[in-house]
Amino acid sequence: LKRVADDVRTVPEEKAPWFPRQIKDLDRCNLLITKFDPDLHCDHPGYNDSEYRKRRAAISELAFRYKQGDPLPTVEYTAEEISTWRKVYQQLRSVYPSLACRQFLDSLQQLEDECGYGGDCIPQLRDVSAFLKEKTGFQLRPVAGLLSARDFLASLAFRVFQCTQYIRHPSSPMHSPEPDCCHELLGHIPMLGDREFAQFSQQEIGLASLGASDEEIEKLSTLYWFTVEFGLCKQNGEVKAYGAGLLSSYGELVYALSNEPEYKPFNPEETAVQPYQDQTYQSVYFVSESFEDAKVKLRKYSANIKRPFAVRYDPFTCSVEVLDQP
Ligand code: NLE
Ligand code: FE2
Repeated sequence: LKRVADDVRTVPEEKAPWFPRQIKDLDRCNLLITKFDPDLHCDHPGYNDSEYRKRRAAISELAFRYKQGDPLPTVEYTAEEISTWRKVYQQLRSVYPSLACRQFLDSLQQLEDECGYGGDCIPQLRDVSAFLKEKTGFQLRPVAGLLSARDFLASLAFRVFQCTQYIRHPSSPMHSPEPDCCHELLGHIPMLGDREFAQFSQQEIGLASLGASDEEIEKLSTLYWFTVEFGLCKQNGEVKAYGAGLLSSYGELVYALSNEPEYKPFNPEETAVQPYQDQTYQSVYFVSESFEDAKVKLRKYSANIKRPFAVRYDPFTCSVEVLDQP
C-alpha cells in the first residue's frame, strides 16, 4: 500500500513557475518591461531630451548594480529635479486632506514629522526604507523601471518594495504614465507605512502570487491595478482615494473624484478581468464600501487561487517555506 501511495504522490512544485525562496533570490526578480523607456518610445516626454535620458540611464545603472543587502544608493538630485518634486508635492499636498483616505493622511503626517518629507528635497530611499522598516517591516530596493508583474508581486512576499529613483520629465509634473520617485514616495510609501496595509500587501498579494500560473498572475495584477494603484473607498460617507497611481498624480486624483468617470462597486471576480490601459487616466474606477471591505474581499479572492502547495513566510530567516497541501 505504501508503495502505491509513494508512486502516485506528485511533486507539485515542479510544475509551478520558479519563484524566489530567499530574500536574496530577489536579485533574480528583475525582468523589466521596456514599454515606457524614454530611449525607445517617441511619445515619452523625455524622448527628445538627451540630458534627461542620460540622467535617467545613470540612475538606472545604480539599480542594475544593486544586490540584496547592499546599502541603498543615494542620488544627488539637481535643482531642476527638486523643482519638479516641489511642484508635485505642493499641488498634491493641498488636495490630500479632502481627497485621500485616512490611513494615507496619518502616515504622510508621520513621514513629514519623522522622515523629512516636504517640498524642499526629494527623500532618499535609504531614509525612507529605514522609516518603513521600523513602522511595518517593509524595506525598499531600487529598480530601473517598470517591472514584470510576477517579479514585482513576488518581492512583496518578502516585504520588499521595488522603487524607482529617477523623476518624471519636468514637462509633465501632474501625470506620468510610468512609475517614478514621485509615484513611489507619495503614492506608495505612505500606504506601506500602515500596518494593516503592509500585512495585506505581503500576505494577500505577495505570497498569493508565488508560483501562480500566468493566468492567475494576470488577474492578480489587474486587481492590484484597480486597488493598490487606482482604488477608491468610502470613508464617513465620502469617496476617498487610496490608490498610489491616483495619490501621485494631481491631474488624475482630481479627475477620479470628479464624478466624471464611471464607478463600479469593487468585486474581485469582476475587477480581476476588467480590461485597462496604462497610458492615461482610467475610464473606470472601483469603489469599495470601506478600506477594510477591499481587504476582506481580496483576502477571500486570493485564498481561492489554486496552487498545488501552500507557502509560509518565515520572518526569522526572511525565506518562504513551501508546504505540500494535505
Ligand atoms: N499616474 C501615476 C503618476 O502620475 O504618478 C503613475 C502611475 C504608475 C502606475
Ligand atoms: Fe505603483
